[in-house]
Amino acid sequence: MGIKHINGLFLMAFTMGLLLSLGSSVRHKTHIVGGSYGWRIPLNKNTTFYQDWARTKKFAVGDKLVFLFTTMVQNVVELPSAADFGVCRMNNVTDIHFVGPTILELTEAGPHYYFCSVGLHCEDGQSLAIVVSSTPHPDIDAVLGADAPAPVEAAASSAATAAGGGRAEYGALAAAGICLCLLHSLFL
Ligand SMILES: [Cu+2]
Repeated sequence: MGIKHINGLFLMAFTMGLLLSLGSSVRHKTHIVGGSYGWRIPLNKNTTFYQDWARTKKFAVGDKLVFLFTTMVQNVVELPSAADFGVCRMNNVTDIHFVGPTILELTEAGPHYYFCSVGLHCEDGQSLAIVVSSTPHPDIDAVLGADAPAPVEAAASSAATAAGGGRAEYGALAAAGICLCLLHSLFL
């Protein structure tokens, strides 16, 4: 009886967590860099490919960038400034991500620079510069879909957050179950 009661409480917490994570993530978008093309040398070494993609998006703090690529074939280098960006130089690097897909949360407003340091990929157009706004996406944009891909991306973000939240809550549920079993075997 006691176990049932506690499980009920956790189920309630789980549901509330799910609702909260859905509600709070509506304003954040998940952007798949390059869309369905992903993160690799642009077709015909088109050096404006990723900038053309970025031009159609609005990036805000809290959004996520998804770099879809095969581990070992591509990577993602983050640069702190524009200084080395145009020349694909690794002099001053913020971070390098080797495992695909790489998902980066945009935590700071301002310009962000990325490129792939494999071979001559960067020289062949695999680089991206974006400007992240500190202003969140308006709710109306996510709900009504002012631009076509927005609701899909917002929904994907919500689903991802919800799934993540769910997993955490489920872990707590499992941990609580183990604790109860231990208590039971010790005292009963
Ligand atoms: Cu590459």
